[in-house]
Amino acid sequence: MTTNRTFTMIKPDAVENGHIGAILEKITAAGFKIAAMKYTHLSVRDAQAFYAIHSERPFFGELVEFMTRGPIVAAILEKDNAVEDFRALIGATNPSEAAEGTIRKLYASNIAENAVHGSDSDENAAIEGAFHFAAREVF
Ligand code: RTP
Ligand code: MG
Repeated sequence: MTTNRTFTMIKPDAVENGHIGAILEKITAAGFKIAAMKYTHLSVRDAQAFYAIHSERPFFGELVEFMTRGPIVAAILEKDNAVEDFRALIGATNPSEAAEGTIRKLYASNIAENAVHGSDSDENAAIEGAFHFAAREVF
């Protein structure tokens, strides 16, 4: 079953580089509606829990350090086929492999500092959204 929601974060690099507005414009222009949104700062414990699936990967320490070094924008987005369409909109993990016009091609620096997160399944979209938002914050 597919749901119509996904979860995203505008990561610290894109916030530092002043790309919040441009990225939100790309997201809404692509037809996504904002169901929930906040400007927040992950603690080390938050980032370790959020990315627990990567805890054995060699880049885990670097990933946690990066994701906690400054504020992020977290959001739940709504659109038909949200997870797949949003992954297409952001492009490949490594911006040098991302398609022209994708958010990572436009705004990411490298494979580690890649501007945005997008959930990779409906199940993870629901888990990740609930990680960041209480039910009363989702519209
Ligand atoms: P995300 O979960 O953030 O949407 O990214 P993704 O699915 O495209 O990539 P994933 O494999 O889930 O990796 C999660 C994040 O870890 C960082 N990373 N660094 N140094 C490296 O080789 C490396 N590989 C991945 C990136 O921030 C990536 O988005
Ligand atoms: Mg991922």
